[in-house]
Amino acid sequence: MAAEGWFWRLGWGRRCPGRPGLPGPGPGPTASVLLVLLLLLGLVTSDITDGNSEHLKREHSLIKPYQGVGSSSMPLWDFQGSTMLTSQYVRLTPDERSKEGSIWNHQPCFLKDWEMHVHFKVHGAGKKNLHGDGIALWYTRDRLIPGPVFGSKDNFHGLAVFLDTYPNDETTERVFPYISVMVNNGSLSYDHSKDGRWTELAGCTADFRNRDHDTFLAVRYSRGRLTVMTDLEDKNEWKNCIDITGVRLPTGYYFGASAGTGDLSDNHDIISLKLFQLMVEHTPDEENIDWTKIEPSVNFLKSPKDNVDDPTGNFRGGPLTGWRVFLLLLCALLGITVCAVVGAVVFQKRQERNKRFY
Ligand SMILES: *[C@@H]1O[C@H](CO)[C@@H](O)[C@H](O)[C@H]1NC(C)=O
Ligand SMILES: [Ca+2]
Repeated sequence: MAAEGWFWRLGWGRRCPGRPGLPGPGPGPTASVLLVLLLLLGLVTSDITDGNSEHLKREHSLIKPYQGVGSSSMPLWDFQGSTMLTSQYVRLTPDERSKEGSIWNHQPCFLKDWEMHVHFKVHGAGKKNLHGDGIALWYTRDRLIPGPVFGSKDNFHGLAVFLDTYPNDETTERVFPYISVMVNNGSLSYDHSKDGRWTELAGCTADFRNRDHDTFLAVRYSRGRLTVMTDLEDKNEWKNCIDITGVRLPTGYYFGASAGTGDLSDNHDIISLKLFQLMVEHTPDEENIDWTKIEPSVNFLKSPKDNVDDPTGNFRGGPLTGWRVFLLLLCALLGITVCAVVGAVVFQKRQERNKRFY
């Protein structure tokens, strides 16, 4: 916990303790400018960290050495289907056709605000677009029920994060692998042939398959805000994938992970799942309601059906992030400067013309 805890206090930006402090020479003029810029950026991006401290919850985490390796007793996690346990990873499916497997936390989670870090690996012999289908991460009412949604049941209650490696919808312009989220109250069905397009809330393209280095994903849920970040480039840095608000999830659901293969296959491995409690204050009104009775739902201004295809996968961007605000300000400044210059030139030209006439 100690090591985990302290680097997490550094916040979203970094996954591991990098070199602390600012590199480079003393505060020369460039350094000062940089510092001011960094401070400005810091102010803009400060909402990402929220200043919370995080705490690892062992009872909802899966960490090496896995307990009860090689036996069927894995007290904190139950597994099902093709799932196989080794000392180094939990393999949900091997690189073989028509497999499905899952692992499910034994205890329901009663934390209101949490963050799950997933260390995973998707790899196989299949060449580009000849591999599938992917992993799903779950926070759901039911557990251990096999089904068609990446090895788990459809019409689920709760949250799903799909790490989809295969474009079943041949007409899509999206680049795969593709990560998306879905919230369901049991009424919605995941359309596998459309890669869940009609029920998806948000998503991004993420190149996580057959990487030589470790790949990570983080899911944060706090105060109705759902954030998904990836660390796939071996840089120990989280990259924003999904950031949406208005998501309502109850407490008392189960964490799980599942994977499935069909005609195409891959090894789908989970190396660790770490659940952190986020220390967030809630209003007395919020505290007084029974959180286990909340119906999973999302308040959207737009219906997910309005999703427009965007090859970058960045449609429905979340709230403005630091860089975007910064770029917007820069553009505005440039715009104003250009207007001023053009205005001045036009004004001068007019003056000259007036001089000529009189
Ligand atoms: C479940 O969700 C659907 C649409 O997403 C909605 O029409 C329905 O009212 C919801 N049911 C409950 C019980 O909240
Ligand atoms: Ca798919």
